[in-house]
Amino acid sequence: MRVDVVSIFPDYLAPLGLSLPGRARDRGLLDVHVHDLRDWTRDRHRTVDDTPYGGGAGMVMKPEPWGEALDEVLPAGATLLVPTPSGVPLTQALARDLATRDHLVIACGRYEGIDQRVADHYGADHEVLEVSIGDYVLNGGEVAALVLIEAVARLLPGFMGNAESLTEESHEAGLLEYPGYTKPATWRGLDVPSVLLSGDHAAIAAWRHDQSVRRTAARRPDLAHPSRAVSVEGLAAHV
Ligand code: 6GU
Repeated sequence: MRVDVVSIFPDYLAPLGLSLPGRARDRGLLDVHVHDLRDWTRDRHRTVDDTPYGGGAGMVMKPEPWGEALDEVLPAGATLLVPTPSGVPLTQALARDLATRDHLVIACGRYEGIDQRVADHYGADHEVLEVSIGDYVLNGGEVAALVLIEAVARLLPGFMGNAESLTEESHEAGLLEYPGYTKPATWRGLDVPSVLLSGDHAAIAAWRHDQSVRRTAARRPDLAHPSRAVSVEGLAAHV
């Protein structure tokens, strides 16, 4: 998979050379390129934003630099991702879907976002997804781009050694993962649940499933209603 990231703060993307995405790159699974949006400005001040039509607070990113950049960086067949708190939620299902793509281009906006015509224009002949990583507000899309890339990179075919470690973890079964324990069997007066020491694999599996269900009900009751989630197929209609 190739990933191109366009940002006015390319230094924010430096962690892409480290750890998990770096491992995917070392294995030849991931090829990441970071670009500075200002390289596609034409004025002396390298302007990327302006005041919003209709008034209001903050600045909106101008469409022209994005058009110049994406005409060059977004080829036919590539998927354009635009991180924004008003996007569709990033879920494990969406990460899995994105992991099947050959080429992702991530357009990181700052301020109050990118002029909507950029997504609308490229949406005519590309798949364009405006994606949110959660219900809180960040200053820009760069950290969200790191999250997206890490969530996708670890799902690339050939990345993980142990396929089970993927399918058993949180969100892969619509449930949160059960708690984990390792040696020693007693630590500061706290014992590992005895079933895990029993050697009874069916009882262990049943206990773990029960823990997952309880955790999910307590921490994420919304996950008990997956029918409310936006389907990947339905996303195109939102652009
Ligand atoms: Cl993708 N971008 C920004 N700026 N804030 C966010 C977000 C994205 N997801 C949640 N908050």
